[in-house]
Amino acid sequence: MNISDTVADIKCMKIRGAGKIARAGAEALSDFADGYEGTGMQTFLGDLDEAKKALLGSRPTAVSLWNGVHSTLRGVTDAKDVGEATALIKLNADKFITSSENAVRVIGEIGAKRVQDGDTILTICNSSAALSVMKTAHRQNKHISVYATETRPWRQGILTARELDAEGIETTLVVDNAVRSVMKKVNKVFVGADTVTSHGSLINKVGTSHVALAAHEARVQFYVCAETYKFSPMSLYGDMVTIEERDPSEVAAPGELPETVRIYNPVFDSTPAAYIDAIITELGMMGPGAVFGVMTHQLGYSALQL
Ligand code: RUB
Repeated sequence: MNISDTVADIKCMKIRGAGKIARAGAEALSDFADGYEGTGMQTFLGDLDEAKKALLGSRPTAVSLWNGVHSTLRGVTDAKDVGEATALIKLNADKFITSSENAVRVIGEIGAKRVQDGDTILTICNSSAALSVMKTAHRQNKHISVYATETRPWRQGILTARELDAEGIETTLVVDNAVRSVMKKVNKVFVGADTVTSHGSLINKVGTSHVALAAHEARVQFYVCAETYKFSPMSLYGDMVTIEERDPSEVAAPGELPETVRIYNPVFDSTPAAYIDAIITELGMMGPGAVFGVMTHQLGYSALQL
């Protein structure tokens, strides 16, 4: 798909979820390079930079998009001509897409080991990585039932409930305000991630931090399912994660409220490391305190790259 259509689809949430937007960004850059008609390397790099900026501007919170785009463009400025740069971009994009899909599968395998027959699980929003755990456990013939939170205002919980039901998993949709009430019946929480910071906090769909608090209070295990391309190199430098605010019309229809009433619509929130039992990644399960080490030792990120 071309850059502007991809950007538009990400902005309007036709393409959504941190993993999917990252793969869409990689694919759009690959298609852009593939269809490029010019031959001048400088012009190509300039156009590529515009494309990159447009993609990165489409949604600000999930670092997966940043990582997907940067993985795809790795080494491009060293290419000798447009042909070589294009081949590299296509190869990088394919590698990123394949490894990110594989990561979701591996997270499912690892996470499913923490699921026991008879477990009742709660999840929020619609996360491919968290769903991979539930689907894998179900395919291993573990009988599980899942509470999916509605996830206002976009109601991604409807997608989750449909997806779980299609797998044959016993599913109950609850409104977001029912989380604390149902937590008594839940053994485990699995959620996805838009970003994980170097100090182990989680940025995910708004309401995730309430779920974590309720789980903590009820002594229910709270697991984050996060591919390592959700780890934020910028957080090593001390950068704060930008929490996306979306249009007020997503919360209340135009005209529904007096004009004097303001609407604040943040769509992600931050869950401190203290409420996270483990982060399940494709590299294995780890405590939130291990994220810094994985970022610096295994992923090769360094604050010195500033
Ligand atoms: C989606 C959301 C998901 C994460 C992880 O928010 O918060 O939990 O993106 O998803 P939105 P995945 O609907 O606003 O994009 O595991 O699929 O990457």
